[in-house]
Amino acid sequence: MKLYYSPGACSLSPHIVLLESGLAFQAVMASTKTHRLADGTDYYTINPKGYVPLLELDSGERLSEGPAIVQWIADQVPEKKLAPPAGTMARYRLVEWLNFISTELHKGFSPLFTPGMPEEAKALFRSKLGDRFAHVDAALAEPPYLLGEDFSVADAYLFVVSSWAKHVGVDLSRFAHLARFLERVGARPAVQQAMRAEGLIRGG
Ligand SMILES: N[C@@H](CCC(=O)N[C@@H](CS)C(=O)NCC(=O)O)C(=O)O
Repeated sequence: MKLYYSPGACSLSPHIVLLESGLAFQAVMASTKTHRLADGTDYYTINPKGYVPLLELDSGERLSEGPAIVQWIADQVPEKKLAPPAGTMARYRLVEWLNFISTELHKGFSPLFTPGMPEEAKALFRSKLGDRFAHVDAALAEPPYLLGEDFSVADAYLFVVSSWAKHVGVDLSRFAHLARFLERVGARPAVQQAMRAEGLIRGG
């Protein structure tokens, strides 16, 4: 199995989840800047959408879209409890979070990374993200993870998108519950390993 990723991008979420799962995989870098692999292959020939993440199964079948990829991985290893069983209310809570993180947080950050975006527009996106993170912070006031006691694939995704805030001037310092959550998730061995593999941290 292969995961196509770009360092520090949203593909870090399935990278973490693959390491949490214990499944064998190869991480293949597909830079979001050049859209080329290290050997020069045009990434659009692999994923016509041009973006990461993309998971290539051993059968050769390819799956895109982060929320779909992380659920597929979780469902291969139900004993790891990375996602609640399909059909349960808890599973819909997971999908609810994945959709929120994807559409309200992840895509709220995207304009802040867009070259040429006017400062006035960026200020509006930062303010909207602040509102959305306030919702996340309140949800983490008591439970250690988004779904309660168990770490899930939604926590990996939230960790990754939250890590972008400091690079684009989104101030999360007022969210104490979120800060503790990020510390907790950031200390997980799989998270450390994925970040080291992507060159985001050193040592260990
Ligand atoms: N809807 C996609 C969005 C993925 C996405 O936004 N990927 C970004 C990195 S975080 C990317 O590869 N951007 C480069 C590009 O769009 O060409 C998903 O949820 O997987």
